[in-house]
Amino acid sequence: MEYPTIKFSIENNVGIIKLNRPDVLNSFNRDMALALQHVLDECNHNQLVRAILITGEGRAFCAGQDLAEAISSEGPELQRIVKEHYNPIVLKIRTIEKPVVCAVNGVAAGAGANIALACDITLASKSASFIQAFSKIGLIPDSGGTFTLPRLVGIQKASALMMLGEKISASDAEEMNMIYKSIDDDQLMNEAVLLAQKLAAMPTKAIGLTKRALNQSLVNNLNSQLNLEEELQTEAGKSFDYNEGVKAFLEKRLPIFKGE
Ligand code: T3D
Repeated sequence: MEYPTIKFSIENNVGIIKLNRPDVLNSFNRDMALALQHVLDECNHNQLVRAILITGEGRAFCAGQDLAEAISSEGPELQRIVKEHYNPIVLKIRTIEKPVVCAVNGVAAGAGANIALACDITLASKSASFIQAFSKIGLIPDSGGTFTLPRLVGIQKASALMMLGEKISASDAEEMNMIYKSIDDDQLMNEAVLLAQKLAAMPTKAIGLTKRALNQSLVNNLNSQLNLEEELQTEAGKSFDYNEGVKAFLEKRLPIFKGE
């Protein structure tokens, strides 16, 4: 299916998703929010896809909500924007049991910043920046930001970033553990694609179960988490890829994982 606001392709088992409204810095209107949900669903269900890469077209990653649509009397009201656009996007990114890489290729503001932070591994170009822009327009951070950011950087830094709404460089974001890595601009896409392809060739089932365990670790106590590890390890141990990984090790050859 073709979407005017999203570019989507599958290459080497990677679902590559490009936000595509560059004239407005890839800010989200309803069309783009729903299209992103559709392609995430496709990535979830299509067995050819074993890793996902999200990035932006043009000079920005995403400037958050399209503010023209937000105040238009014909646009969706604010509650629907959060409930029908951003909440499902973040839940899909967090619950698809495949790795989601984000390549932040420029400014990531508002919902754009928090969607980037919801991904499993977030890379950013050195010239990219992150802005919790909400306070500047009288809103609270959404798209899971109040859940994710304090867990990444601690409550003090999250409070300052969210209350002040200041622009943070990619290097500072890396320094404070907000993202995995900042990368020279001309290398970002190359490295992001290589990383996603590497993940796509790994044991997808085990990586998906790892993601489930990491999600649960945010709410579980140690006892519950140990029980969950026991359950998920048992499941991983029944996979084709576990058998293949161990056989390949013993036979001193590279494993060929199927993602099953
Ligand atoms: O209803 C709700 O709002 C609920 C949902 C909330 C979720 C949210 O995401 S709230 C936060 C919304 N986002 C923002 O507040 C950020 C707004 N944008 C900016 O502050 C700046 O554009 C940036 C700091 C991101 C980048 O600045 P700069 O100087 O590099 O670019 P620019 O000149 O401001 O923007 C370029 C164009 O994109 C410009 O259009 P023009 O003048 O060329 O025709 C600008 O209007 C447009 N643009 C940028 N961001 C948005 C936008 N248009 C609509 N909505 C935007 N968010």
